[in-house]
Amino acid sequence: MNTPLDALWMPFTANREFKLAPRLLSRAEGMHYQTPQGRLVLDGTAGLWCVNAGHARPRITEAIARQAAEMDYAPPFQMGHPLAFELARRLVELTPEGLNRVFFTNSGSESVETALKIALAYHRLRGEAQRTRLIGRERGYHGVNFAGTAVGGIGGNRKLFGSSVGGVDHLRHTHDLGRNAFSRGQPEHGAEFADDLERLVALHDASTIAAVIVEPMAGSTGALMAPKGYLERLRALCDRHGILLIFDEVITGFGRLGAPFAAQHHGVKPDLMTLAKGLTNGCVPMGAVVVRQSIHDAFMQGPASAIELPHGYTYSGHPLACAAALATLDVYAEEGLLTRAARMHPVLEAALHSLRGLPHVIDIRNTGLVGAVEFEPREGAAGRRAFEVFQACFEAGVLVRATGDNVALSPPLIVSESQIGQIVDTLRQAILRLH
Ligand code: PXG
Repeated sequence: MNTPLDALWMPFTANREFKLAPRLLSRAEGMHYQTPQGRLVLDGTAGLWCVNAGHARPRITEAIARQAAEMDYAPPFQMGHPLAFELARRLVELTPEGLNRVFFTNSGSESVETALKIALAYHRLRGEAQRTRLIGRERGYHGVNFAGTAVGGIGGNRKLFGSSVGGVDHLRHTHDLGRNAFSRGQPEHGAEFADDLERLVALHDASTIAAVIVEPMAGSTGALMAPKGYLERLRALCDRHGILLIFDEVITGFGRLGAPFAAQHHGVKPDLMTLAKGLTNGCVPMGAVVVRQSIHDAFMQGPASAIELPHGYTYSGHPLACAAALATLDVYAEEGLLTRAARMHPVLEAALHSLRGLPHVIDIRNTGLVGAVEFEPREGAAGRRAFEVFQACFEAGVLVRATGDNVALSPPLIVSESQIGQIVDTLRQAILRLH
């Protein structure tokens, strides 16, 4: 028999379990969601790491409505509209110096595909067409399109689909509970995990490697901070071997760690960065790839009538997305949100680490406005403890995110001290009920 929920095949969801006991959200404002029954749910995850300025900000929603009435759509190929150029200009005021050319997409996944294609084409244009290998990292997440799936390092996301993108390898991940459990901010140990790139260089030869893509902080697999010195070392090794370094800042971009981008937070500059999520405060789908000018300039050769990069989307730089992003950047600037996570870091840190010692808790970690609690897997039921905590928190009016045996927190950057207290108290009660 069909139920009213059957027609929708939900993404990354246990469809059958969900449809037996649906969790629905139907309104949102500021720090809160509302269920269809009118129950308030405090948003501890900024939607899905994207609603950095909080929900339904009038400045943003009004900008979208105005733009929809003024011009709904304009073709982005061989045509343009003013807002896309303005947004690119505004964005490069925020990005690290030298990363000042912007290509628009509609999601993080598309940003990843775009960045990887630019990396391959760049080497080819410079006479190094043999550089085709792409290096990701275990426990990395780079979206769900083909190349992003391939460089991703979550087995469960890959095995159903075979390996249709060849020439991919992975660095080992940096999560080292033996040495780094209960770290505050960046873990002390593990800079040497970056040397794993030397192993891959020895195996494949540097001349075959186009790019390394990593998240400066691995978000999806449970908020794994880069160990101190790790990103610096990876940068140096990429330089030594002529390999492009891509930071996937889909989650870390737009203030999550306490600076506009993780590149600035860590003082390490990638060659390309992928963005999405917080770019429009989650209101309209949009992503972007920001590249070093010299990479862009390598394409600007030959006759000016030639299309330099045969790549793009019908909705690249969509007017509604541009309007949303420009208004979002205004809100971020006016409220100092892109650096607020640095000020809130100690508040979240103190609150979250107060959960240390609770049953089943084997790690707590935090940086900026990101935190995670990791549970000992229940025998024969890995991931269930985190899922049960997520469910209990939702019932108690707080949205957190379960991933593997971790619960991750990433509240909107407007979160107050008392709301952090509410999130952590709710977590505590949920953890105390675990078996
Ligand atoms: N790169 C990174 C680093 C991401 O976190 C993507 C790419 C893909 O973005 P799109 O917009 O195509 O979904 C992401 C997405 C989680 C979670 O539970 C995180 C994401 C998506 C779904 C769940 O942490 N990030």
